[in-house]
Amino acid sequence: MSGQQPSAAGIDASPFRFAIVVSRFNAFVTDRLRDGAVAALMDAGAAEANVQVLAVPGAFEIPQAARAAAESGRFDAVICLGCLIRGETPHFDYIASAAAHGISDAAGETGVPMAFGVLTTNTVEQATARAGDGPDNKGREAAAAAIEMAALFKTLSSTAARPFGFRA
Ligand code: INI
Repeated sequence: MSGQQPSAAGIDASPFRFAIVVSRFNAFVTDRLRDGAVAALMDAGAAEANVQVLAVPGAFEIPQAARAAAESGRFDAVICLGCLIRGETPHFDYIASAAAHGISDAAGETGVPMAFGVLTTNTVEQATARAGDGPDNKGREAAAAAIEMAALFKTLSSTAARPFGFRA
């Protein structure tokens, strides 16, 4: 289709700078999400010096750190990684909602793309299944989304002076 963007698989990530905001809570999962994200960025050609990992205590803190990273002007996209495993209390729902809305709001208000790689699962098994080696790792998927969005925003900024018409 004319004008369609290439998928993240074909995009060179070398021009872009990425922040990875990752929570330490459930680190046995989030460490693997972080590793998947870093691997995806490296596979796409990102320079190690252009990838900064920022650790936060839990998923609740992700939006504030992601917003600060975006506002620093130092990143083309922010990759948000965390893991919530449903327990017996409503805590899970409050934190999951705060993280999702907070990240979404921060992306919209800063104009810096943010990828959502925060797992919300019922069990430990479901969480580890989404953080394994290989293409189903949700950190890897979030990094691919961030690359694609960084490239899209670069295209938009370079065509911003031409509001009318279609471009390939
Ligand atoms: N943080 C998580 O990232 N995952 C969880 O499953 C979780 N649970 O279950 O409580 C969690 N809580 C901590 C929270 O994100 C904050 O760090 C804490 O409330 C301090 O603000």
